[in-house]
Amino acid sequence: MTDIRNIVILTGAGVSAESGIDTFRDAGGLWEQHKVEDVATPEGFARDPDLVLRFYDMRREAIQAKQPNAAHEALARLDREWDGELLIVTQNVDDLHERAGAKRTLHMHGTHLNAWCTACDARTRWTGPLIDRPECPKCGARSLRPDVVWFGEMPYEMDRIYAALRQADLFVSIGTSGAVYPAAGFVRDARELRIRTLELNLEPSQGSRWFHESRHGPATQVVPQWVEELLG
Ligand code: BJW
Repeated sequence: MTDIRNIVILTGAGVSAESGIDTFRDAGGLWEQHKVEDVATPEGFARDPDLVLRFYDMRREAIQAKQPNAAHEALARLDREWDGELLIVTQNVDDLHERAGAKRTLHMHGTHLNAWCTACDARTRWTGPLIDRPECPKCGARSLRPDVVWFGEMPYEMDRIYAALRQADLFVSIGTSGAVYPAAGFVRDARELRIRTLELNLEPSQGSRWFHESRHGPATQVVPQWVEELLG
């Protein structure tokens, strides 16, 4: 891979699984315990805001007790040591990439640790619960919601992601099922741009056939191995 200079990495729930954060679609995952249309759509929130706020309050509290694993650490090392362009686009709403030390990250599905005020549009770092309808620190309205992207909403910073893809020589997808668009379509976008593509996942994902190369195994093994190879 000596001709690789610019890299876009897409991460999903599988990268945080070994830190003890539930994935969505695996056995025992979040969507087995909750109906996706109830907790991850604007319509579900309008129908039963208490249910949705409790669901996110519980997860916001839980992630703060979790620690980055060897996969997050390896990607943070790559971020530190890679001279070319690098963008870690994560679908994850946890902050484990950043806590491992990665700087060049983008949270396309938002973050648990922000509250978004639907009255004034301000985003505020938020570590506590939202169930009691606290006031927005900017405008005082009691209109805060989790700053995460639900089905039917537009993921964040799509222009920046596509700009990075257009400059990339390598697209790597880590720990994601390839079930949710537009992220699931990045591999095909990359192929159209003639970018080399690599998948690192526990098992073949829904999009495996689109990748030039797939390596299967736990993220804490396959990601450090790949980073070591790349940095050599
Ligand atoms: C391991 C591991 C280990 C486990 N090591 N690996 C019909 C066709 C096409 C699209 C649509 C359609 N109908 C509707 C749509 C669009 C819709 C969509 O994709 N729906 C699908 C269900 C088909 N998408 C949207 O609505 C998005 N918005 C949108 O499209 O706007 C329009 C637009 C158009 C064009 C350009 C731009 C925009 C919004 C999607 C929002 C998703 N939100 C969620 C919730 C976030 C908040 C929260 O956390 O609660 O995001 S849903 C959930 O899924 C979450 C995740 O980020 C996302 C992806 O999940 P992920 O990360 O892949 O997790 P899993 O569990 O699915 O997979 C884990 C993987 O890890 C597995 O493969 C395991 O094997 C692996 N693994 N352990 C390595 N140790």
